[in-house]
Amino acid sequence: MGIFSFFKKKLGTAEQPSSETPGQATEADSPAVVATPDPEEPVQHLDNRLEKSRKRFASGILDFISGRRQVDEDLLEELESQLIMSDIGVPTASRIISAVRDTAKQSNDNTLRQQLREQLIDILRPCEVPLEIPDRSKPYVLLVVGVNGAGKTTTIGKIARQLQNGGKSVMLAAGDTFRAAAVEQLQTWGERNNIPVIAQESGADSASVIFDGLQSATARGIDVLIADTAGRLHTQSGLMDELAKVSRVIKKIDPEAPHETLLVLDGTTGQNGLSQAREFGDSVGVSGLAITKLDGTAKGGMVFTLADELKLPIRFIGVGEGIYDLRVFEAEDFVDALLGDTTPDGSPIAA
Ligand SMILES: Nc1nc2c(ncn2[C@@H]2O[C@H](COP(=O)(O)OP(=O)(O)O)[C@@H](O)[C@H]2O)c(=O)[nH]1
Ligand SMILES: [Mg+2]
Repeated sequence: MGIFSFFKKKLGTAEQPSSETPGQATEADSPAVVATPDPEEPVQHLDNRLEKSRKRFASGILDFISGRRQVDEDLLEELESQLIMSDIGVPTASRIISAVRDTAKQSNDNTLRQQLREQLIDILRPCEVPLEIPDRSKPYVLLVVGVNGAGKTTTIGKIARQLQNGGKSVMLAAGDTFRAAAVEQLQTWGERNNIPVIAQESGADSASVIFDGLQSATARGIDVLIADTAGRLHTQSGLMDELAKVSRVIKKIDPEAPHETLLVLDGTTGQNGLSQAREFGDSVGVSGLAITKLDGTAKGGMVFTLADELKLPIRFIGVGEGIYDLRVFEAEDFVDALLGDTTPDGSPIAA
């Protein structure tokens, strides 16, 4: 939770530029700023947010293990099916079971549960790589991609607000020019939060809007430019071409931009997210994931598949529609929220 409490102060927004001398190391320049909720905002415990997935895990997996004194091959096979039914894909479930098989046979239900917990954490741990905004890239360009409805614009709003709380100035570029409503959604959001939004009329060239955004952000000394993009054009290849063009065009200003291409995936789509991730990865390159809507789904198990198959950093998880319902992804927290940190009879699990 260190990152969450890292910055307590609300510093200048883009509309009220701070007077700090550029290049001087200040608290606000720390590269560790990732996402800082408002300190006054009550943060709901993650297990409440992941309740649906937790119920699936608890009733499917934990109830099933509970009370088994003998761990044998039949039980492991059945456990594998339970994992698959919790939206953990077949290859990932098989890997988990192979990993616990050798030691599991000497165990009882409680140790099996602990081994399972460790395996689940091991799968996620390599993906626990938070987004860091280094001082040197000004502005740091965060390009947000994903299919329509995945939660791009909402996630952008949440990230922007949390970065602002962490002392970073933020600008948004309304690169989803395909739908008029998308531009308005971003503009309204920006006005409410005092964050400048660069937009053109709908139907404009997305690459040109984002190019403008980058020029403007550079001129104004903004720390982070977040670019929204369309999720659907007339054809899928049209979309991928457009995103490739966005990348090409902004590289004319900064060859290192975009510094992050964040793919937003709808967590309620289960295994389908994997094919989306592969398609975006192949076409535009993806450097991090945000998995949204995990509050409304029992399919939280998909996070393990994504982690295991893609090995990409999971930067954030979306656990609600509110501005603070975006969490930095933490492997252990996530697993414990799904498993619950007590045994079915309510006693704490031995470490
Ligand atoms: N429950 C829930 N809803 C979300 C979350 N993230 C986004 N949404 C909702 O998903 C819908 C589509 O989001 P939007 O940001 O417009 O998607 P976009 O088309 O990818 O830009 C909106 O109704 C959002 O409020 C989340 O983490 N939890
Ligand atoms: Mg949108």
